[in-house]
Amino acid sequence: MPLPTPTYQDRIKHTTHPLSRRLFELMEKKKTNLSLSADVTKKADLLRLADQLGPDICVLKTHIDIVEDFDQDLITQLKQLATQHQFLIFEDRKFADIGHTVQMQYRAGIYHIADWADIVNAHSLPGPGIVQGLKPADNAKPRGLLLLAQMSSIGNLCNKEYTAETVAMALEHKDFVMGFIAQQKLTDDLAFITMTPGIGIATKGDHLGQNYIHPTTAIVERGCDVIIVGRHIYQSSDPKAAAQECRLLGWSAYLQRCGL
Ligand code: 5BU
Repeated sequence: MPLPTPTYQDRIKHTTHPLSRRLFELMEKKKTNLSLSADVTKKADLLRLADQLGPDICVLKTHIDIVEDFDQDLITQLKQLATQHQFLIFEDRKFADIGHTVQMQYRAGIYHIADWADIVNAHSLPGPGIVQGLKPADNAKPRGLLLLAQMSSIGNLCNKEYTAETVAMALEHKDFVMGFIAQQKLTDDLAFITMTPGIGIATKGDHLGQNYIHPTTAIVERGCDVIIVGRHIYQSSDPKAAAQECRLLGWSAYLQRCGL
C-alpha cells in the first residue's frame, strides 16, 4: 500500500504561483478535482454548461476556436460565471510555435486569450522560447501555463525523454508554469499540478485514437490531480448527473490517495 500523499491544502505552501494557490484552495473548498472540457460549438450551450455545472468543477476547459457564434459577450458572461461559481478558465489552445508568434496568438487576433483565460497550455516542442513568449510582461492579471508533457492519444510521440525535458523546462519557469497536461504525476515537486485528459468511465476510447483511463486509475494509481472530462459529461442525456458522478469518483479517489 503506498504512503498517503499530501492534500491539495498542504500543497498551497509549496507554491508561490497565485493561480496554483487559488486552484488548490478552491478544490478543497468546493470538494472537486473535476475539470469540464466544454467542447461545444454554440455560445448558448457553452454558457449553459458553465452555469449548470459550474458548482461541480474547479476548472472550465474551453476550445474557444470551435465556437461558431463567438462574440465578446460570451467572454463577459463566462467570466461572470467563473466568479459566481468559483472556477478557473483554461483555454486548451496548445500553442506550438516560436515565442514571437505565440505571443501574438495569445494576446491578439479575434480571441485575445490573454485577457480572459486564467490558464493556457503549450507544447514544449519549440523549446523554452515558447514559455518566454507567453509569459506576461507584468503581474497585472495572474496567468498560468501548463506544459504538454504527455498526451492521451494512441501513438503520440511524447516519449520518456521528451516528457523529462518538458519537466526540466517547467522547473526553469516556476513563476509561470503551474504544471503539466500529462497521464501521470511526473515529479515529486508538490508545486506542480497534473491535469489529465482522456478520462472515461465506461468507455476505453473513441474511433479517432482517444484513449481513456478511469478517474480512480488517474488519481490513485497515477497521482494525477485534476481529471478533465468532456464527452462523457456534455454528450450525456443528463450532463449535471454525469458531472456529479465524475466529481464523486474524482474526489473519493483523491481522499483514498490521501488516506482520508
Ligand atoms: P473527451 O471528450 O473527454 O475525450 O475530451 C478530451 C478533451 O481533452 C478534448 O478537449 C481534447 O482536446 C483534450 N485533450 C485530450 O483529450 N488528450 C490530450 O492528450 C490533450 C488534450 Br493534451
